[in-house]
Amino acid sequence: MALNYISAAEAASLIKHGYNIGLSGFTPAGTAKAVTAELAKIAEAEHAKGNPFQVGIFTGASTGDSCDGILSRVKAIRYRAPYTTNADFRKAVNNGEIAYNDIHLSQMAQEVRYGFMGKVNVAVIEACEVTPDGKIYLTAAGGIAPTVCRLADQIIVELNAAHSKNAMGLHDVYEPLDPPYRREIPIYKPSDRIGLPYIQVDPKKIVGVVETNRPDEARSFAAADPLTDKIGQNVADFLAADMKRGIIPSTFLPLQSGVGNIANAVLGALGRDKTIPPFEMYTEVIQNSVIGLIREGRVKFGSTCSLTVANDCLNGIYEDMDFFRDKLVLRPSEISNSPEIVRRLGIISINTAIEADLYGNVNSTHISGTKMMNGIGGSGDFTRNAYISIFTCPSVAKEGKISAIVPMISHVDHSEHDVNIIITEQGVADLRGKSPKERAQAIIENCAHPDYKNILWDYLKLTDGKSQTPHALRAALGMHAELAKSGDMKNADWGQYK
Ligand code: 0RQ
Repeated sequence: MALNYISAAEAASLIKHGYNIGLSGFTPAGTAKAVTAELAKIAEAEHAKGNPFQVGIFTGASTGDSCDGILSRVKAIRYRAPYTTNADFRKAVNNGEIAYNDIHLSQMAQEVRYGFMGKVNVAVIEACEVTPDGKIYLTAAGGIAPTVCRLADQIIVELNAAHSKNAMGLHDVYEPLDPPYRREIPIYKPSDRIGLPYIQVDPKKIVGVVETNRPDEARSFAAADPLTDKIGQNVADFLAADMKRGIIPSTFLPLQSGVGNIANAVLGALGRDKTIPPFEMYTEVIQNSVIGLIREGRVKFGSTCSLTVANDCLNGIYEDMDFFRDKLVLRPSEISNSPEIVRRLGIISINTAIEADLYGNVNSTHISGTKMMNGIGGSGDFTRNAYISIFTCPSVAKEGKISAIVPMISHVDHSEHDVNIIITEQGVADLRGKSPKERAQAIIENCAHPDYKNILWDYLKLTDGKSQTPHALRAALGMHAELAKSGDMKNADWGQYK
């Protein structure tokens, strides 16, 4: 069957008001870009005529501006899941304009399959190659593409020349069966391949192929700074010490690390620390620093859902595919983030907190308890199942007016039962094997900023100091209340609660 080449505008016109669209990609890597940009024009025109036009968006993780940015600015998104990083999308969510469902990334594909979010009408999939017999070769990410391709009535392929055809073979496409037929996912080491290098679809479902040439919209990294470098060094020193003590085997264990500047700096520091042997990654995103470490032989293998790297770095990988082919694999998010595999392989997880409390509960998603930041991403998938779960963050935000260590977090993503280690630029709180009261001592002593230590010690004096988890409930969110009142948590006055 011959492929039907159409324009992005023609493809977008196949998407109707009320549809749910399933997108390829995971972070801006591998996300369809041309059709969503044209869809925004249709939405704008319909809105100008007084007609409703909104869609639901199902995807792997965040997307780029061509999707979440453009579509939220023209108010064309009714519903969306999961993680996102776009500032305009965030504004719209916190303005009550979008129903945003922030679920664990490993669960996205299966929840779509289980029917929790409604039907997938159209899948829009970025590819580096598509064949007339229905083989779709993905680009820089796995995401939920296999699932939305199978479930959608229609598939639009964005054949993007900005991704080299050398990407063919990077992917290991595997979709588990649903209960009661599901079996174990047979991955026993990060480099195991269990599926196909392409998604096989019924070619009749491919209603159009849109030829594009658009680079990924990955965010650039801030230059390393002393703060992120110090956090990175603290992580590296902690892991090296745990290995010396025999808690981590001398062969080391595979690492997962989240996105952002801190994650990039952590990996950089781990790479430099030669007391840590060359290691493997079993992770959801691979950023620039890891590609450098693979080239240097410090990272032996990277299993990931996406290559969330700057475009020059991505092109470098494509050009050097002979070198990278046996050192990288890209997987769908329900495999890269599978709790079963994380537990089996003994992954060391490293994710980012917005705030942590005295007992080890972590908020990764909400500012002051109510405003969505980005979402939980894969942090919960890994944290809950890790061999050692680590959270990093700077000890203060907003020029020191906000402490990341607070008596009680304003929103819970990761509970005290799952969080092993908290690391700031101040130091490391090892919560393993500790009771809540012992954890509070370790966290204040090692992680809180000096400006906030006494404030936190004084908070504890308001409690009975004896209960399993001592709190003074009226004061527990007092630092947040003070931030709302005066703009500076340092002004917290515990006197009013005595
Ligand atoms: O604000 O943007 O105005 O400067 O939050 O913080 O320190 O630049 O760090 O970019 O790594 O983001 C947790 C959001 C951190 C991110 C989060 C403000 C701060 C700044 C950003 P500005 P930084 P990052 C990976 C796995 C999800 C969990 C995870 C994230 C902005 O890492 O989304 O790791 N994580 N998932 O000033 C008010 C506080 C604050 C605060 C920071 N306590 N109160 N503002 N900020 N702490 C994702 C995937 O799975 C794909």
